[in-house]
Amino acid sequence: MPRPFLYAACLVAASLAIPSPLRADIVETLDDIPTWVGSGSNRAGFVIDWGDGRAPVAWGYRWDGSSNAENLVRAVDTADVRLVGVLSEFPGFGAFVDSFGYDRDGDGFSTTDADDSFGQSDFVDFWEFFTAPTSPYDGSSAWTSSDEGMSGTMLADGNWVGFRFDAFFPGPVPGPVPASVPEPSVMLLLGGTLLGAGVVGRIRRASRAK
Ligand SMILES: [Ca+2]
Repeated sequence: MPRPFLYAACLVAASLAIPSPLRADIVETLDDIPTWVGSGSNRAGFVIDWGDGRAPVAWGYRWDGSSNAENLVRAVDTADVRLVGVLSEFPGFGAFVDSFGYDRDGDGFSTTDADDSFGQSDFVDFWEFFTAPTSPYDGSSAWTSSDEGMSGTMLADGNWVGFRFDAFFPGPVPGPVPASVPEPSVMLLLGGTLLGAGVVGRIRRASRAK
């Protein structure tokens, strides 16, 4: 191969080998989740989307034997000091979410800290519960609004569960999640969760087409 063509071929090969920075920054599978709670051979993904224009947050949950989504939520809430969940029991239904707060700036959670996220169920806004049999972020399944509630949702290996805070039912599904602490550019990109999902989908299809 003539040297200029060889050089061009090497450049193309190198550019294909470099993973897209955006793709690497977005959680697509359980393996992309940085924060894990519990132990065991089964794994589930958990996403909370406050619907406040800030990036949703994901956790992984491990267990053995049988477990349900309420156990997952309580385990993550107990293990991660940044997450402050308040759950109530509704007779005949089980646990539901009064509020989720999240300390985004590392100085402790407060409902009056403008840097933190907080959603309190009331007569207008509420926490809608979603489930997915496999990752809703890798094209293999999709979020479905659940009638069961978290106490009645038994977990199977590979399941995902999520909450999204807003005033609509059925409302928007939990949006895409940064795989690590979000950089400002990622936060900007995720400003609209639907826009973010579209971008991720297009990039994934483009990358698979290669
Ligand atoms: Ca804070």
